[in-house]
Amino acid sequence: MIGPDIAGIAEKLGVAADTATAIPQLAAETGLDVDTAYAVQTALLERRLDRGERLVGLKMGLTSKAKMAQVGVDEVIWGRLTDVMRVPDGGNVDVAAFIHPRVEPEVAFLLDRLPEPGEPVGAFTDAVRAVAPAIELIDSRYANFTFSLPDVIADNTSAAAFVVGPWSPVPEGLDNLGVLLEIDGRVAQVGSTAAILGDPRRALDEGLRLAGRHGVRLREGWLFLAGAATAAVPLRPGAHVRAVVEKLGTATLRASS
Ligand code: OOG
Ligand code: MG
Repeated sequence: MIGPDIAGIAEKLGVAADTATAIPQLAAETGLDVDTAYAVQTALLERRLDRGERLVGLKMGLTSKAKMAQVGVDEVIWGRLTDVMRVPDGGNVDVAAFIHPRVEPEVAFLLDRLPEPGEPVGAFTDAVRAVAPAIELIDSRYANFTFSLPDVIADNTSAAAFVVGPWSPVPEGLDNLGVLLEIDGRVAQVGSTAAILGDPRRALDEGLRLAGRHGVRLREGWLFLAGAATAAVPLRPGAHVRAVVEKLGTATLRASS
């Protein structure tokens, strides 16, 4: 049997992102499963690297119940972050560059020394140099922001842009910090870092395990987004977005109108 056309599917998803044009879901029709969907994601990454982008880290997705419920997929997933997706803290994005952008509050890790494949993570503070509040801008390339598990994996887990706030040393406890998402000074979502797999430190274990299954090793100096603590909120033109994480501070993003 001939398998799915990995390169052709990656090209469709890449063009959808480049032109901010939604496409129909394609996993069912093309027979993508989780493994072939990660192969599409890798081909999409290579398409970005071929045009000069740099891989700067990984992101986790669907590490909280709020997120799983919002999109109707209940498996933890991971995707790739490149330098071009990074927006400076306080910077602007043009909403017209996206299909139906949403923002969500995240916690970012700056990775330090990581275990060899198969070894336990050991002390979190050996593996993570610093932590920061972050905002992820997600933009599913599928119509109506609706997808199956292999669809969203193939689409690089809806990754589109991200902002990392100021770095702090890893605090004593990371497992129960209040999280707010504010839009134009109003609280849009409230949560806690406990929503991220019970403790966002677990997101790193999952990242190592799940990416390792596909032969991807996390690297010193990479960024790592642990996954949103709350549901995501549509990003409207002109909006001023703040993610506030207790003890860590604030990351800010503006949407130009
Ligand atoms: C999938 C990506 C999920 C998160 O933080 O949970 C994600 C999506 O919701 O479109 O980035
Ligand atoms: Mg996210």
